Amino acid sequence: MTLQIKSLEQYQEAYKNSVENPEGFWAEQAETFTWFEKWHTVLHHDFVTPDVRWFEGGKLNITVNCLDRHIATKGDQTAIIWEANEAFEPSKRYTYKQLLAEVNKCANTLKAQGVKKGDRICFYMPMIPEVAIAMLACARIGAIHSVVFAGFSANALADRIKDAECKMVICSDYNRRGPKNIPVKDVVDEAISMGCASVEKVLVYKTTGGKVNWNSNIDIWWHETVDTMSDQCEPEVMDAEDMLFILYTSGSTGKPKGVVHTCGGYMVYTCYSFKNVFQYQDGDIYWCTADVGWITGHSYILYGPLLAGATTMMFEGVPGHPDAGRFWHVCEKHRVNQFYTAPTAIRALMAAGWHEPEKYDLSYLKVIGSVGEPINEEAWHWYDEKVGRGHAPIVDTWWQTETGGILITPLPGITDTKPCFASYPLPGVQPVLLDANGVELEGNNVEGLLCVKFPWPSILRTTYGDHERCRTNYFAAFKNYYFTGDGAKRDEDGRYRIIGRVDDVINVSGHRIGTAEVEDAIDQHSGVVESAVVGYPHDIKGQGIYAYVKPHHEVVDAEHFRREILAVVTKHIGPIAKPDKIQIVTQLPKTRSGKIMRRILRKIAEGQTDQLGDTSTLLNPECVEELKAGALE
Ligand code: 7RM
Repeated sequence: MTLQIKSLEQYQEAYKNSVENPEGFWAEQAETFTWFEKWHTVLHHDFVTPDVRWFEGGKLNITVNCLDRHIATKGDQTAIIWEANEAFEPSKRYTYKQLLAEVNKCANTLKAQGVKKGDRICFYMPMIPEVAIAMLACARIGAIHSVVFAGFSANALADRIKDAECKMVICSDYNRRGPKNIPVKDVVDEAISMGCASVEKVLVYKTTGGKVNWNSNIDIWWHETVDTMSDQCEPEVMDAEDMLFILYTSGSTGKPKGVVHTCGGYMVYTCYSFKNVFQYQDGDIYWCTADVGWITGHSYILYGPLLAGATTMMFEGVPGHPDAGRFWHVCEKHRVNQFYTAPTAIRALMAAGWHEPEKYDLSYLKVIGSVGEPINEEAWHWYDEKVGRGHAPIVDTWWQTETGGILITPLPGITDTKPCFASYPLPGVQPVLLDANGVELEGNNVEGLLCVKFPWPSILRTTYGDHERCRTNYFAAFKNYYFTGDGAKRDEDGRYRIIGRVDDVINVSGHRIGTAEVEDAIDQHSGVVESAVVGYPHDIKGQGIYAYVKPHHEVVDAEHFRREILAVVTKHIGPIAKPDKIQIVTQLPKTRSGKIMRRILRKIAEGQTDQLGDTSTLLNPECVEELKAGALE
């Protein structure tokens, strides 16, 4: 089994070893898994092309390591506990044996529908066990899953289906989220009608059983097929560098890109990081509240925990339903030992009831985690005191869709914690801070651009269908470094504090949203000439979206116009990208080369109108007064 660090000395030794002899270090980890054939080369890498390959020549199937491998010792242990949207509904449990059987049945369905190794399958699913079953079923037969968060619009879904040329879509009829019941099959139908020619079949899981439109040429009910299949399915033999999944994420330019992860390295790293960051022990109950539509759900609800033979909980609902005590009620009910959530949820719950957690027995908690965005000091202390209560340290875990797993984090009970600091790199991770010229900042008490100078096993391999985009986005800014897009500080003891994105990406409630994407959506409104979108500090969401919109003609009914802008963004991306503030302007500040001067717009959105700096170089400096006067509180 994967090695687990138990003391500060062991961490320091593992870290040193991983830097001096990375290949030996990761080979030792990889040895603990089941391979059909061993690798011939531990690592090949070049950060210029980029071309990174781990465990080449190795043959494996990740589901054998998630499931089959545990059957002998843990067949009857719970693999997944599912907690429904409604608190009064009974939870569901799957043992490792049952989960393997369900995965095989679903895998056989996919095969019967003509799905083959390498085919892409799009998911648009609620948080139900079937999403895990179907993702693993893809991995079982070598199909590539591309999960799309079910809050995205039909347009956004269609873009992703087309980009990956998905052969099948797996969805549910409805999606219960708190008090809402969203007809997701309708969204899938609408997306497919937008020219998704690659889609041959839609596999539909019945949740609430409401009305759906049915096209018997392509639609298949899950219960009419999966339930009739054999529960035996031979795992496909995969090369370590075969694709495991695609996950779309926003960048600073253009449409979201499909981040590609491969089988071998992702398996080794997610298991290793899971066991160490959460110090998982046999018998523990682990709960990550993320949605599988995000990387956190992939790596730390599904793959990491199952690879480690853990009991992982899936929650269908939302934090505030039926009330702000739901998370703590679920922790108490299932005696959760490790709890992992996002700062935005922490802030929302803190605002909804400062003393709420006190009503619940949280004594089983041993570790509490945070992920997705910087956690502010107040939220950190509240989480520490009201939830951690001196027996569960906070792990503030920094990582990205592209990194596949957690890279910088405290180790609970092993390294100390400091408010707002993600602290130290895990073994195998070599972060550096660069100045704007790409020079490494030596020593401590420095601030710069966060890069990584050596590959770890779960680094992204490419962006789907466009390797050049992967190169320019992550490897071209600074030669021989992976550039994260984040700024960070290193304190006097070498701990890292992540400050936030330095590019045009806004982090709204832990969701990455590219300003360019929102601008493209707003510009689709026929009354809009152009727009500029920036982030600003928001009490609950971390960052809010501030849009400056220039209309063709003077706007008579501003409220009506704003509602139309919100509608067009909801249509093209989804409600999560709706601007919080829309300022209607007659001009945007432009440089002499015609670029929008975002620095000024950011300062105005942040309410720092006295810190605009030099505006005299603008092509249209006279617009500044209008922008300031119209700034929204
Ligand atoms: C896991 C995930 C990645 C971006 C990243 C950061 C921000 C994530 C933290 C954080 C401060 C953290 N993947 N971020 N974790 N910032 N502290 N602990 O979130 O691809 O969706 O987002 O999120 O800016 O670059 S992601």
